[in-house]
Amino acid sequence: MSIPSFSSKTLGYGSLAVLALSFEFFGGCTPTPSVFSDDANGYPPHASVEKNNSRWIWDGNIPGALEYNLDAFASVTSDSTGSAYKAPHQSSADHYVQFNVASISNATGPFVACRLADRNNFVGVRVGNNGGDGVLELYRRVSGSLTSLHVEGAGTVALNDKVRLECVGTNWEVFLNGVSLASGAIGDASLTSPDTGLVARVVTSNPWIDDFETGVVR
Ligand SMILES: [Ca+2]
Repeated sequence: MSIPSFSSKTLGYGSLAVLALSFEFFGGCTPTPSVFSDDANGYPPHASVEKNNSRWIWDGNIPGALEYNLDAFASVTSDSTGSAYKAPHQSSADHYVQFNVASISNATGPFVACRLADRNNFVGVRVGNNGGDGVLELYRRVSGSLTSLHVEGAGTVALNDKVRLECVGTNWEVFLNGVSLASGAIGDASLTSPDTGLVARVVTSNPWIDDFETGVVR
């Protein structure tokens, strides 16, 4: 049995448009994935993220600021402003970011970020050493200025723990291994970006994090 073929000549463009709409209505088109993840595995040593994975959207500020190394992510710039790497667009400002902790002893600095408009505007979580190992810190950054939103002290976070930050409406909530640690108000109405991602900055942390994931909070 032969399969009928259609062309614009036999159907006309109006018919094709109807066909396309029907196809989409019945789920024939693949929607944009609601979850994006990157396990950072399988790259050469010190592979810059922007040159090795086109799914990340780099801001062009500092080449090689974020690397794949040792099957994890490494932040490798001393610049305090830093460079942003956005995950694919999340389509909603109500979203989460999560990651596994790959170091608790590097100085805190680089951020895993929600509401990531750009490297100077986001809500970000970071872990590492700040007066002790295993500190967790939450900040908002607006026009480059960092404001502390929350701190969990030394010993809070252990190697390979899973940290998650959710931003929903005007609030944030941070989780450790699936358990809520704290929540509060973002406190700045300008932070409404539907983008998420990573901001490498201020210190070298190698490795830094692993198994990044982001998606919409439903
Ligand atoms: Ca990995």
